[in-house]
Formats: sequence, structure tokens, C-alpha cells
Amino acid sequence: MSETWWRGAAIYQVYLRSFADGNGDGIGDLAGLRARLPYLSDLGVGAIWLNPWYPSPMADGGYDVADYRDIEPSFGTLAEAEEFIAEAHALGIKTITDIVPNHGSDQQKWFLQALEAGPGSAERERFHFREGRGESGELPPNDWKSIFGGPAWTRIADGEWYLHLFAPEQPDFNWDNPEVVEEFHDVLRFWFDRGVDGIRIDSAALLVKDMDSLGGEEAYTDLDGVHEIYRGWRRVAEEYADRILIGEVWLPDQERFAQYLRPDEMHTAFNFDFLACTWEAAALRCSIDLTLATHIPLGAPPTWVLSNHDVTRPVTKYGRADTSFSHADRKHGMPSDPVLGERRARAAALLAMALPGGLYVYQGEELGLPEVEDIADELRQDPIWIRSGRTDHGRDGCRVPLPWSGDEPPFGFGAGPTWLPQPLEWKALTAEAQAANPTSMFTLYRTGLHLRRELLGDGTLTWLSGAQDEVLAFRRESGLVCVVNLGQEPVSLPEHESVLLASGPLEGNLLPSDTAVWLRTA
Ligand code: TEU
Ligand code: CA
Repeated sequence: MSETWWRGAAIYQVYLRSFADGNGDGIGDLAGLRARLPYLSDLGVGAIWLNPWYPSPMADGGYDVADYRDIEPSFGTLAEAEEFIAEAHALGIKTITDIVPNHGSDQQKWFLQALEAGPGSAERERFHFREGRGESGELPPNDWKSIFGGPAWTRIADGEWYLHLFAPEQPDFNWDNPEVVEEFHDVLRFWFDRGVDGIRIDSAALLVKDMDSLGGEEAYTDLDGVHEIYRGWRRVAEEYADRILIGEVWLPDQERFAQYLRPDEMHTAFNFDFLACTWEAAALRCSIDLTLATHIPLGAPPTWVLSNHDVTRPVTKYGRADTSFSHADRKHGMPSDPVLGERRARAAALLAMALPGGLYVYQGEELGLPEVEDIADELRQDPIWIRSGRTDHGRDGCRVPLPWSGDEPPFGFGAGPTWLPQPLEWKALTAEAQAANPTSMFTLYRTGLHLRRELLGDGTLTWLSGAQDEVLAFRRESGLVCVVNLGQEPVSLPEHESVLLASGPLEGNLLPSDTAVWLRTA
């Protein structure tokens, strides 16, 4: 078993805009993050992944990158980013930056040059420009739909159309063009040279397009050509010591997913199957088994993700009658029982932390923040809201600035009003309030992450025989046994030496419903 840091790391996801504000403008920034590094060190994380921190018009929260080699001014400066990397390293925390290769911003230099240079130019060849259909080109080149809603094509003044799988402000690069390939190799080197330990690759399966295909996701999802791109990226990563590539690969087919993890491609990828899984023992067991079966033969460590900046917060999701997640139906407004949701989210956290491989924790997950569903419509920022014709409420509800301390907004986030308003009820959920409470979600995560470092991480698991259908029970190499009761009735604990950690109170030797426990065994 390899000892490299990333194989078993707990990676904390920082959505910078909403983490902590250092200069009081209501927007999180690098100064705020640097001031809170001791919090992350104390929490026990091994690495920090930051969502895009580059100059951006923020048409999609920074996933519309205007310059891949600089820092968004409202977040800070390149010098501050370098200081952040050094300070994290001094605390033993690795850093991971987010690269967006599928598309840039419409304000990015290359796109502005392409508009200027006109049809047929080499500048336009860096993107997907086409003439329209119809008598005067008034119809888009094909019927592809944007993932955010509406057509995937926008027409410009000279009559040509350009492709954007996401918002119109995010034109797609043409990955058949060697200039694009070279440019991103250079961007990777730029950040590796500045000391980042890993790269999270945004929308990694979407880069290659089959323009002759009539449409539907199969025209741009997981085409074979993407693998050659990541082989090139791996060669760049190998020029440096101990740097990794992490793919954002949403694919329903685990066999196809696993191809990205071949030894000459990415090191790891996010396991969204587990994130989307319902709170049911059989479904979770099946997802865990499938994940292990696809990763272990490749020698790649699995990853476990309960949330991120694109999905419904776990306490809200698990409090609903339907506990599944899908981008197509976010279940906005579906009633959620907060007590049940928190109980299950606590149990899910101990489950995810005990599984072999890497773990991702999205900021606020450790505080048990719920999805904020009552943001006023006019304050919503996610392009999905407008582009879906105000039918899909989008992702703002999991991106509300963190509550740090105090009794009222901005709860220590900064000095003034936050870019999205915080609910008044978050007074009980501040990091300060929770740190002092031994039964809080924060204390559970903190204790769990520290134990995990010592006893868990990379490796494999053995299911315990004889557990009831509604119970997940497995042993790790260190002898730690994790038991999760997803049934209605309490169940007896297996033989053990001591209880290391439980997600809720035990009833003597019984594990109550929707509760998880870590046991030390011989
Ligand atoms: O997401 C890629 C993606 O396709 C989905 O996660 C997407 O957010 C969802 O389908 C919308 O319903 C990545 C980023 O994580 C996301 O924040 C960006 O908006 C997107 O890429 C575009 O860069
Ligand atoms: Ca700020």
C-alpha cells in the first residue's frame, strides 16, 4: 500500500467567496482564509481544495475564468496566494487548485481576440465557432442544450455562433486545437511552480465534442479522446514530485468512470455515486461495493463525497422523504425534518470517514449547515436560476457565507452584509458555539477526522458477517469496526473493546436507528 498523502487524505473544500471575509466587503477572500488556517488545522484536514480563485466576472461563481495565471482582485493577489500556499504547508496542509479546461470566460483574452479576428481566423479555431443553419444562419448550428438551460449556442454580431455547454459567458475551448492543449500544460506548470500539490479538473469528461452528433449528452460526454488529454496532463504532473490530478467526472457508468483512473491518467476522481445514493442500507452497500470493485484493481484510492458547492446540503437532503440527489431535480422546497436530517448526516459522516480512501468535506458540512431555501429570488446569483426560466432554484442555497461567531449576521464572517444573506437561526450553528459543545456536529467531525488520521484512511474493508440487512458493519485494517444502523429498530453492537466515537447516544449495548458507531476491537 502506498503511503502518499493523497491516498487517504481528508480534503476540505473552500468556496472562497463564502468562507471568511478579511476586508469587510461581504465577500470571502484569501486574507479571511489565511486568518482561519488554524481552524482548519485544528479540524484535522490534510489538504485544502479551493474553487476557482482566478480573475472572473463571476457569471458562474468563478467557473468563468478570465485569466488562468492570476488571482481575482476581490479575493486578493497572486503574492497572497503564494503566502497562503506556504502557510498551509507550514501547518502540514496540502493545497489543491481548481482548473477549468472545458471553457473560459467571455472576457478571457483569447475569446476577445477571437471576436476581433473574425470568421475563419486562427483565433476562432481555439473555440467552437460555426455558421448557423436556416436561410440566413438564424438557427443554431445544432440543437445541443446548455447544461444550465437554454441553447448551447449564442450568436455574435458578425453572424457566427459559438458553443457553450454552460452559460453564454463560458465559451467552450476547442480541444482538437494543439494550441489549447499547450496552453493548459503551461497553466498546470504555472501553478505547480507556485507549489500547489494538486489540481481539481472541472467538468473533466466534457472536453471533446462530436459536432456531427445530433445532440443529447452523448455528443460531448466522455468521448474517447478525453483520455489522451489527461495522459498529457499526467506527464506534466510527473515533471514534479508528488503532485496529483483529481477529476470531476460525473458518469453513471462506473466502468467508464474507472478509465479516468488508469495509471497514466488521473490519480483520483470524485465519487458522485455515493453522494447521490439514498439513505438506505442496501443502496449504500451496493454503492460502496461497486466503488471498491472499480478502484481496487486499478490501484486507485476511492473517494467519498457527501456534499460540495453544486449539491443540496446533507442535513436537508437526509431529512426528506426522498433522500436521493440529482441535478435534474434538486427537490427545492420538499419538506425536510431537521432533527432526522441532522441525525442521519451525523451517521453518514462517520460512515464516509471510516471508508477506505480519500474523503472530501465541503465547508459548512462540519457545522451541519442546512440548505438555505428561502433566499429572495432577486438575490439569487446562480445562472441556473435565470437560464432555467426560474424553475430550477440552483445552487445558491449551499453557498451562503459561513457563520463563525456571535449572535447575529454576519456572524463573524466579516464586517458588513454578506453577498448572500445568512439565516438568523445560524446563531446556534456558528463555529464558536459548536466548538464549545461536545455533542455538536463540529466536535463530531473534529474528533472523527483526528481518529481517522490515526486509524483509517487508505486501504480496504471487510464486511462483518451476520449483520442485519438494514445495518452496515465493516472492519478496517487497524481493527476499527464501523456499524451504521439504517433500520427503524435498535440493534445490538458486535463484540468490542471500547466505543471510540458515536454519532448519537447509544442505549446501553444497543445502536439506535440512524446512528453510527466506531468500535475498537481486538
Ligand atoms: O460542474 C459540472 C457539472 O456539470 C455539474 O456539477 C453542474 O454544476 C450541474 O450539472 C448543474 O446542475 C462544475 C462545477 O462544479 C460547477 O460549479 C460549475 O458551474 C460547472 O462545472 C461549470 O464550470
Ligand atoms: Ca472580502
